Amino acid sequence: MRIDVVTIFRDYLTPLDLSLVGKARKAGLLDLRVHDLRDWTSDRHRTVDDTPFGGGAGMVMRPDVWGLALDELLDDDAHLLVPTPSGEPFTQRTAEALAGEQHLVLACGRYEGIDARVAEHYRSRVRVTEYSIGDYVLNGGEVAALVVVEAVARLLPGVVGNPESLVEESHGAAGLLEYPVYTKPPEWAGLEVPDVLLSGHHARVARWRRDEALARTSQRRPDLVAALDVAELDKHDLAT
Ligand code: 6GU
Repeated sequence: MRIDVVTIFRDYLTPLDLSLVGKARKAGLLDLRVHDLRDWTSDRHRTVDDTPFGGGAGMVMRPDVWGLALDELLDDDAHLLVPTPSGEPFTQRTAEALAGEQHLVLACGRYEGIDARVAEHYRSRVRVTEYSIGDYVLNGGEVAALVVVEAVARLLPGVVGNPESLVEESHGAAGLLEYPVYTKPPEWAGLEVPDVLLSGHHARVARWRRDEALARTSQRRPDLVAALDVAELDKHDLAT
């Protein structure tokens, strides 16, 4: 997969050299390039923003600079992603869909955002999705781009060593939060690991985990329980 990230703060994306994503890049599983939007400016001050029409606080990113950058980076297979707090929710389902694509281009806005004509213009050429990573406000799209790249990259074939670890995790196929996990020592700070996990009884362990996942999800995320796909849950039940 190819991913291009355009930003005025390339340094914000340096964590993508590390850990799993860094390894995926070195292994050639992910061709990730981070670009400085200012490389497409031509004035002495390398200007990328201006005051908003209609007035108000803050600055808006100019469409002409973004246009030069995106004309160069977008090909017919590309999907343009624009992180914005006013976008549609980015979820594990979004990450799964994006992991099947050829080419993602992430346009990181700063200030009050990017002139709305940019998304409108490119919609006639490629798929464009404006997405939000949650109901809070960040200073720009860079952290949201990190989130998307990491969530997508770990789903690419060969990136996560043991693909089984993708199956049971929170927000996995069952739509539940993950059950609590334990390791050695069996007693710590007066707290014991639940007996069932030491029992060696695989069916009982599986049932306990499913029950814990459901209890946790009901308590912390009643919205997820309401959205549960009953058929999907039953499939997981049969698997245990
Ligand atoms: Cl995608 N961008 C910004 N700037 N703030 C956000 C966000 C994105 N998602 C939640 N807050």
